[in-house]
Amino acid sequence: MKASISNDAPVWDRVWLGAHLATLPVGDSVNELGELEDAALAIKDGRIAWLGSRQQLDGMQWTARVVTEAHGLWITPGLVECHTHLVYGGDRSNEFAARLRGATYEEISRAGGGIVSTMKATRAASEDELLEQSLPRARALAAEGVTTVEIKSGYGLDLENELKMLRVAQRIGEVTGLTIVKTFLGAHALPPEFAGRQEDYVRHVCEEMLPAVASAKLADAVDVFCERIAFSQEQTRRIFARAGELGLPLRLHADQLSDGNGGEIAADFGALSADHLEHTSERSLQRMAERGVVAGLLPGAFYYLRETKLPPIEKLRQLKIPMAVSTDCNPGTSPIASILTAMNMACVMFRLTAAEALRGVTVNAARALGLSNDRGTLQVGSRADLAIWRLRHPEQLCAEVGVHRPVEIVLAGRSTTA
Ligand code: DI6
Ligand code: FE
Repeated sequence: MKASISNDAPVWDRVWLGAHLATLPVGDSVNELGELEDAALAIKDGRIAWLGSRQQLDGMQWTARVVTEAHGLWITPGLVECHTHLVYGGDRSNEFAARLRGATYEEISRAGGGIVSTMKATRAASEDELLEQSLPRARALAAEGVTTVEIKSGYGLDLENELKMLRVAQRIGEVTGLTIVKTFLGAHALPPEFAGRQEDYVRHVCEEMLPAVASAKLADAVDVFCERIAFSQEQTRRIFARAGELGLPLRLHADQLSDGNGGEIAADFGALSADHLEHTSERSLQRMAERGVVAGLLPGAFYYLRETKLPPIEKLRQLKIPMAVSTDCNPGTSPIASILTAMNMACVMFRLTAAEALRGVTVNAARALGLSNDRGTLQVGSRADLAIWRLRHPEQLCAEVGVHRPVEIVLAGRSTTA
């Protein structure tokens, strides 16, 4: 019977007609945006229900509660920011001034500034104050089309304050509707009360903090700052082993200021990503390639520290290691809450192609968060997190700084005003 055809026709919540899509397909074709011009995209129940050419859709029967003529707007996946420390108290503009006078990050950090000074301001803030101070940074990212944000702890450095930071991260998600991925970074720096007792602190992280954070279900992953001025390779391995026992995925601050075999450690433990990588050895990169560890590139920290050693981009390409791009938004080495700026920096300073930078903040960033197939790509079944832009081509997002904002942002199918 004819009527049964229309009964089977899909009923969508919303459909866009005449849009251009950058689908950012999953896979290792590094220069692929997955462009689909004059296309249509439909969503239902917070997920992508259909996408294809407009012509194809014209031959189908369907209905939708809302039909939007897109007139050539571009739809990309909502952007994924996979490495931030955006929950913190205070600011470090004074250190910025000291660095302009010639002090190095390591000198400032050894003299009691750096992470420990942010720790003091973070501990002093109440949960509500910390939320109030951190929200503008999350909102700045959201205004640029970011729909998923990773946020690390690591400025509390005791159980109570690390939990406070993670609760603030969670509340940012509740207040903004963004998806927040929470990472426990208790091993970020040595808190002053453990001065001269680094081993005791590592034991405390493993035996007290990690189990408590895991049982409070406040962390989706665990990170360690593996560096001369932070935690040793051996300590990093111990913390990773404990986190693994607790079933928590891993990521690592690896080889930022010196080669500490960070890439290799991340690979040995099957970490989701190893981030920074300026000083990573070829052997570490080989291991990362074997284990499928994502390389997290953080050009904001490179820029802010006036780093001169570039991460090994050509080698990452050769080894087909997926590259993610992120702001590293933090008060000391990258006070930058603009993912579009980070994309431009990745292109200009690291010489990524625009397509690599775009994949770096979508499909590859989602993979770095363990969210492949659900975020960072336009495909049927993925969550309907969308950024909609008035552009001639998405490459403009990398090429032109401070110009573009999405005209509409969709979070799990719900439209928000950009
Ligand atoms: N690497 C960094 O660049 C930041 N943390 C880290 O592990 C620095 C954080 C800060 O200086 O506050
Ligand atoms: Fe970082």
